Amino acid sequence: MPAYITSAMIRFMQNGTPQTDYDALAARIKAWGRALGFQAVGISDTHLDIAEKHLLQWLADDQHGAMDYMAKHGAKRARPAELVPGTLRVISLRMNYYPQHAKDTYEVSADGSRAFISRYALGRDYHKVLRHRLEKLAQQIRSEIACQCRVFTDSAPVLEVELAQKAHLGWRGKHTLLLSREQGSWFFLGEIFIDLPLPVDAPQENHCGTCSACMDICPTQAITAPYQLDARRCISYLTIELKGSIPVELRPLIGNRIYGCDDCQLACPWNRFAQQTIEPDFAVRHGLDDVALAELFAWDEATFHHKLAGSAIHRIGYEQWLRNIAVALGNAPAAKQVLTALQAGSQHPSLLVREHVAWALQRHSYPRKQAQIP
Ligand code: B12
Ligand code: SF4
Ligand code: SF4
Repeated sequence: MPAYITSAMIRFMQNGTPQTDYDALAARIKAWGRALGFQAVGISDTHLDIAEKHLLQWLADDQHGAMDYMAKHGAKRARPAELVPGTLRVISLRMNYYPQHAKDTYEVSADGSRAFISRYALGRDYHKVLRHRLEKLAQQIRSEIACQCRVFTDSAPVLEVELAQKAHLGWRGKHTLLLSREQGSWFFLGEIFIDLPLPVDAPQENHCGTCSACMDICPTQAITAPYQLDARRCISYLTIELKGSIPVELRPLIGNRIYGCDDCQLACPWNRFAQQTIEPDFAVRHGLDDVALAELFAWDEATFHHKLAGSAIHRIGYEQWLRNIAVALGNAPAAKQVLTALQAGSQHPSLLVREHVAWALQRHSYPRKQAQIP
């Protein structure tokens, strides 16, 4: 006897047989999802057996680095019905984020004195945007039929790419992200776990073929084999997830990327078909698409909190923000404003910041004593 009774069971007990036309309901859910701003909606079952093996191997190899939360929930991450008892289906949704009117990505990447921030983080924190929309959709479903549904996006222990792939939202690229022929990969994923036996969609065919552009371009060779990523080497991990000191040997490879990295997506030929977002929330804020490293490094803590409140970047905190900019300044051409900014930072109260500033000054051939290596 299970410890839970799902709403599907209650309906069955009340009516003897389920009366609902689930095909029609699935079609309505997809239409509601699109009306709420999602570009695609699909449905899958909850079986992730092969993915679970890969996930456990990835964890056993320590490829998650310091992301302890990845190991915390064990196999639950790959077992939706254990995470939320009663779950029969997962509704996956994707939403485009590439902002309109952002400064040309290649120009910013190529100018070492300017900051490169991943396209997904130039506007409002997507967790808030997606969660709000998913909740709206869940409410709409509940108002139509008695059911239990729970929404997730990114932060929860869910294998989102794998579920979205099963739900026909795209295929997993060799860089490990999901992509589609119509929209490339510049989108976020979210899910609704539901206890209704909705009809499932068929997975899409993989269209990577012999291409390996994402693997070839990766500055740190973090994509160790097709579909496998060693997070410890990924610049996204180093600048966002890693809290302490960035490994010295990887710092020069980070270039001017101060928050996340988009190189594997920029190299992908399918992103030629990507469409920009129409969400005002993802529009660029505070000129973050085109700003000098030295200018950002000069922000005091109050400015950091003021300008980045509501942005995903805010989550890393001021100290880590300065750490990242210090590394980028170390990789920047040795202009006067770069050196002046670094010299000002060499007195910073945080040991973490001072250590990265000292490394940066050394890169610009500052004598060890003057660079004040801690
Ligand atoms: C942890 C995490 C990271 C980590 C690790 C990424 C990774 N690939 O594992 C770091 C910090 C590096 C990261 C970076 C980024 N992330 Co991230 N991340 C996540 C998170 C929270 C979990 C991913 C996960 O479970 N990883 C564990 C690994 C084992 O799982 P997996 O990637 O699914 O691995 C599968 C395959 O590799 C395969 N596999 C493994 N071994 C083998 C071996 C063989 C032989 C084969 C065939 C397959 C195979 O099976 C595995 C299990 O399914 C998800 C959200 C979520 N809850 O799912 C977002 C998520 C994947 N990230 C996202 C984004 C946008 C990014 C960045 C682009 C951000 C940026 N611009 O900096 C980068 C991209 C880097 C990259 N190339 O992946 C989006 C991706 C959207 C999309 N289009 O797919 C997600 C879905 C968040 C969201 N809700 O939108 N991320
Ligand atoms: S995000 Fe950057 S560092 Fe990470 S895998 Fe892609 S190209 Fe490599
Ligand atoms: S760059 Fe090539 S290999 Fe990588 S995801 Fe895109 S199509 Fe696939």
